[in-house]
Amino acid sequence: MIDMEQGTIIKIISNQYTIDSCIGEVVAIPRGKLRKEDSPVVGDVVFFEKIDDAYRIHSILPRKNRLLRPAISNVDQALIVTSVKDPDYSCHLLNRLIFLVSLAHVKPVIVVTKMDLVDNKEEFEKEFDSYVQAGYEVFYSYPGHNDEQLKEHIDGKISVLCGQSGAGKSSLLNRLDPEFKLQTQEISKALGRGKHTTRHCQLHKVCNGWVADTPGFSSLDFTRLDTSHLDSLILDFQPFLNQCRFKDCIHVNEPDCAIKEAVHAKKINASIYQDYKQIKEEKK
Ligand SMILES: Nc1nc2c(ncn2[C@@H]2O[C@H](COP(=O)(O)OP(=O)(O)O)[C@@H](O)[C@H]2O)c(=O)[nH]1
Ligand SMILES: [Mg+2]
Ligand SMILES: [Zn+2]
Repeated sequence: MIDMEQGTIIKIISNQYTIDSCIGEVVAIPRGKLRKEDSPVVGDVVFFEKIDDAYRIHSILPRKNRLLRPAISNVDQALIVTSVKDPDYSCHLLNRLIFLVSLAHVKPVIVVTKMDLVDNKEEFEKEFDSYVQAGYEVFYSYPGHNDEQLKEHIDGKISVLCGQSGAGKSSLLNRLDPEFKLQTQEISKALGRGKHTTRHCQLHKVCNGWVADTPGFSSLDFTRLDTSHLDSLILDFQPFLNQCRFKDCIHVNEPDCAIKEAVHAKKINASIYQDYKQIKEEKK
């Protein structure tokens, strides 16, 4: 395509789309056809062109995935921010967030905060090691902790944050990149307090990657989700899939179930199975 530039949409306010590209940040509007058929969302990689001094978004490249709330595409990972204290750690909340993120075809990454506030660190490390053993990535972060590995993990990716209010999401971003605080302060000033929760969605440059400022996965409601393939998305289950007696085993009440046997043999994190089973029972 002649004279087309490529970039990533990093901010949408009303009908103004800010694109990060190799010619810098430009503000564009989508051409009419796009507006009607498939509005661009934050995270979209787009082709755009300059027509009479104005930038127009011509087309959207195929999306890797697409979240609805917040509306973001091409999300590489969800940072599940989990505090061990204030608020207290809940494995069930963590497990449900892992399931929700996985069902959206986004990679879950566990970020444990506030380890500086507890005395029983070894107990928590043992708990989170069981997630590492299953194949989940776990990072620790708190004031004074060396966060270089987590920073590298954010570099070049699009991340969304999730986790309970008070878990330390904002603090984490401020700690990882002091630039983030400046950006959010400017936005609050420009928009007035509280307004940027509604019609505004934005990716922030943090550690050379992009992070959404609107926390995702706030609803833990599975009732309207298709969970039929949840078993294949749970990393703990993966070594034992397709070994049950019944091909369509859902691993709840069936006999000769390889997943249930692995739970009994303590080869699967018991709480992960418990939450999986509960979701399956809620569905009935
Ligand atoms: N000691 C300690 N306090 C933390 C840590 N992370 C966050 N906090 C505090 O926890 C409170 C809530 O943090 P905040 O980032 O606002 O949580 P958010 O609601 O998830 O954005 C604030 O008072 C933070 O200073 C941590 O790792 N250690
Ligand atoms: Mg916050
Ligand atoms: Zn089974």
